[in-house]
Amino acid sequence: MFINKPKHTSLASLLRNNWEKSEILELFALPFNDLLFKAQTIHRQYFDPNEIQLSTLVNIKEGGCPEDCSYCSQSLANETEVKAKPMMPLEQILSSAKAAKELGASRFCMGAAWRSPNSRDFKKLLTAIGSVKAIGMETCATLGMLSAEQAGALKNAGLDYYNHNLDTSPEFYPQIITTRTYQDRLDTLAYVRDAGINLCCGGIIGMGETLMDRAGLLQTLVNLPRHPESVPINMLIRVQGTPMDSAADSDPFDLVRIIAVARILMPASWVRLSAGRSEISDELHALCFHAGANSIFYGDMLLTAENPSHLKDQALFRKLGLREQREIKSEHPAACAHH
Ligand code: SAM
Ligand code: DTB
Ligand code: SF4
Repeated sequence: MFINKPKHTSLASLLRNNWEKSEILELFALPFNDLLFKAQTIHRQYFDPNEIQLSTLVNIKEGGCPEDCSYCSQSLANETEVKAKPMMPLEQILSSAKAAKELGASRFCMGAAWRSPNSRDFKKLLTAIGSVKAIGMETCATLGMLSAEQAGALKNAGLDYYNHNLDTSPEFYPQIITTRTYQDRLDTLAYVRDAGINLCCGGIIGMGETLMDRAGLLQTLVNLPRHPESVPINMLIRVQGTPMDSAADSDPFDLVRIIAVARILMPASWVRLSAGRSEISDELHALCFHAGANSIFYGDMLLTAENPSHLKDQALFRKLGLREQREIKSEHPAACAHH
């Protein structure tokens, strides 16, 4: 059921890849009610507004990461409670996927604290992807930087989505991470796209970035050759022992605003209300969904941090009349619209 679907405009004509920073800033500056109305109206042209996509994360390789991302519990550069562990055995990956499916998740996302995958673990991972697909779930992985060959191998193994975040604007990026560049990130995104894998790419708010940085992140995402099919918006989780452990609180309306602007810019993409949900109320969840978020990480844990329990989320879905997106779409609306 797609409410308010325009009868004479093609949906594709509403997708643009030439957004100016000033236009994006104008959206951010709209009065709150106007912004939400615009976002909700656009949302209804592409999606069932009462349907929510559920992805479950599993950390298949925890800790010991050589990158120095200053928000991350898993970086060797940060003195946190997370310790390096070997890669999770295949059977455990598969049993976690089955449990996630049982609870209603449609996508299983395997995360690894790697700069890039090594060849031994990568082979194991390719097998894991095949096994997870075989139980009827969409597969996603987030493994750090990839070569074009690795992206091709992931596609052949059956990978549906690759998550690789840009996190913030190109200007602010060097203050957050010094062990890789924005261009490194863009290169991996291009390899993933070229391999024919759907892109999951978003960022974080609450790291001390300005409004200009948030607009810069969204501008980079929307002006990629194709919009990422999935756009995770994370709220910084302040992990003890990271340089960001005492960052200032985010204004809850900033979260709603960035979701609404992401929805307007990338109308056919799944916008995911991601890290930080444990700290926000049911009412703020509802506002984020109204602003166009239609996907969440579902399951009691993210990678190393807690997430609301599946029971709490199910209770919220009942209160809001939200349904889980059950049907796995072989062709994504963003993909169709770009043709
Ligand atoms: N190592 C891979 C990489 O960096 O692409 C995959 C895992 S990494 C943990 C995935 C994403 O999680 C990061 O890009 C970042 O956007 C998000 N993230 C990590 N720690 C976070 C935190 N403390 N708060 C919010 N988001 C976080
Ligand atoms: C994304 O954008 N957020 C997820 C996923 N992609 C891999 C990770 C959130 C991590 C939160 C902190 C933690 O669990 O350590
Ligand atoms: Fe490593 Fe990813 Fe954490 Fe950065 S965000 S330190 S790359 S696990």
